[in-house]
Amino acid sequence: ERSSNNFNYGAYHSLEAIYHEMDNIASDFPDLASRVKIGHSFENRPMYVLKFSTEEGVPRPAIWLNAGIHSREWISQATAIWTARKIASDYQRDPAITSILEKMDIFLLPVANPDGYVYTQTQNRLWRKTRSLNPGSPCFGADPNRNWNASFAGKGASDDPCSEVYHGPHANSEVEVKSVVDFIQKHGNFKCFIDLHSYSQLMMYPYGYTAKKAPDAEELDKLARRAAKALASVSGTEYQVGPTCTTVYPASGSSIDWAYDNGIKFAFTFELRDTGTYGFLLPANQIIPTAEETWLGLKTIMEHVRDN
Ligand code: ING
Ligand code: ZN
Repeated sequence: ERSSNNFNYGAYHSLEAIYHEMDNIASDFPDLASRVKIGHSFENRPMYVLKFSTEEGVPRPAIWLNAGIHSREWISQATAIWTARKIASDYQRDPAITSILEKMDIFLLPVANPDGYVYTQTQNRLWRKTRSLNPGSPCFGADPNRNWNASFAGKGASDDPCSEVYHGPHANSEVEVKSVVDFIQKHGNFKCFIDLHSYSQLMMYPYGYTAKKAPDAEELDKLARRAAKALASVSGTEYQVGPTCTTVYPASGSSIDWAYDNGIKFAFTFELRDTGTYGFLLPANQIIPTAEETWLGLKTIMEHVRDN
């Protein structure tokens, strides 16, 4: 029934292969999934999202699943493309995802930093940032998770272009960030934003830019704890839960703080496997186990969003 599916979900892939698989998912499930170009990177690579929608016409409230904003965190992009195939193949089989998709659309961006991803595969496996030029500096790129318009250039970001957490010259200076911001604002009805990173096994919610409690902290904490419990039920992987600022470190200009401050209440960052044994270099044989458990965490959150 489905077109030839050679994609090995238990391996890491090139950008081209991921983009091709997104296309295959769209052709395998034409009534559910489509590949949409939302912009391009600094080096002019396309930025593609998979849109999952069971109804043409009036846009529904929506969920944004973001991955690969930091290029070296390969388990993030790999989990995202697995999740895309899972959403498509479980629709009308799993009542949970079916009911979510009968009320909401899901947009999934598996490679939010395509230039960085290519660079990690060809030049420097541990590259984190974008690959934009910094005039007057020998160093490239800005941290795309310090570049959002949420207490931009505040705590936990650097104004040194050579820093791993360089915030960039101004908010949204990175075209990869701007493309997502423009898309979400134009759509206007996102209820949930989840950003997948690695590593450390954490589930976090706003804020990163301040240690002050977010107005919805209690609800977000309760929900994240339920999601972490569901995740752990698969193979015992334990996640810590809390607000970014006090759970890892202060960090301004992050995607989920921007989402939250712009009315997207259900804003979470997952830091996927592991806790440091392999770190960013998570072996490929952990991709499917990681994606399987993460899926239960994601579903727990999306079901709550559906009902609230
Ligand atoms: N960690 C995140 C980072 O961008 C984070 C932590 C999460 C900061 C959410 C701000 C908001 O530094 C990794 N591993 O990138
Ligand atoms: Zn990251």
